[in-house]
Amino acid sequence: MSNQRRMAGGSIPNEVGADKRLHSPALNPPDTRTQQLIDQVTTHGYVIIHNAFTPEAVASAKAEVARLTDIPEAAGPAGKKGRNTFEGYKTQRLYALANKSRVFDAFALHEDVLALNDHFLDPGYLINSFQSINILPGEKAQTLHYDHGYVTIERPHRPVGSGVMIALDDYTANNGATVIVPDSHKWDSKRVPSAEETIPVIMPAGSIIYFLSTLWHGGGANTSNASRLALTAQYCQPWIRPMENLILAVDWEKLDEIPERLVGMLGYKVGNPFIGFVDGGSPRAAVARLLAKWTGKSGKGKIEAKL
Ligand SMILES: O=C(O)CCC(=O)C(=O)O
Repeated sequence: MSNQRRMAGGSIPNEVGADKRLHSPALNPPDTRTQQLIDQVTTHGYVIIHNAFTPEAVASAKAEVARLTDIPEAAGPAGKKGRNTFEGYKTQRLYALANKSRVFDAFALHEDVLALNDHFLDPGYLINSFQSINILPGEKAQTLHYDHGYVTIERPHRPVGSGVMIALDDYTANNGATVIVPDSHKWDSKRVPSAEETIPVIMPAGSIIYFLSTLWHGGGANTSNASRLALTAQYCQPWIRPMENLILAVDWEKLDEIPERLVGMLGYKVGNPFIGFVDGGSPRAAVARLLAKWTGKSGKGKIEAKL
């Protein structure tokens, strides 16, 4: 152990996890197929996995999205249409899918995706977001972005996350298929793509595009007369969260007694632009709703009742 890593009293770096600072490959070397997927992602920032889900699985997910969209409490605030250009005024989003139905679970757990995550992320990675995105006819192209754009670490850097778009409708050149900028995961922080640098991801329903959270992409314009439904699961490194889970450690009914500034720092203030939201809304409003549901007493939900 070098002097730098040795600290008085023993092997502190190991105890505090400093030895995990650099990516450690999965214990078992990947099989040939997984290695090919890894190589493609390493080089281009993404890989397409065709026909990853059966037509039956796709049909049941589509039916479930349609069912939930028609129930206002399940659909949530962006379930019928987005509230800003990023969500998309002609786009329907169901957030927090893991809370709404068991039909979607398997879509966040595809074995190729987990194998890729095992390579690119540290053990214990988390779901960062799990939602459905239905781009309706007439929607404009979404602003190009990368999913960890809010992580203010100079690019390029090792992945802090990954994501999948799972097509529930065929992705075509004009129905709002996700557009990507190949190789852009390697760009530095200053470089921003133009629309000309994008390509649409054309793939049949049931297919997945897996990409690193540093790859530039966006929802495409839908100039067709049909909607384009997809699920998206995003994953992040296990260390993108506070060490103490204070949202659960501090009893919710005590929140109104605690200084607002501190409540915000416990995780109830949504970070710019939308870090830490709950089903498309504020965590404080969610707590007030859950307290009312379980105890009949409602918290005030005074901080950021709206996003
Ligand atoms: O719907 C899509 O194709 C992409 C959406 C997206 O990238 C996002 O909303 O972050």
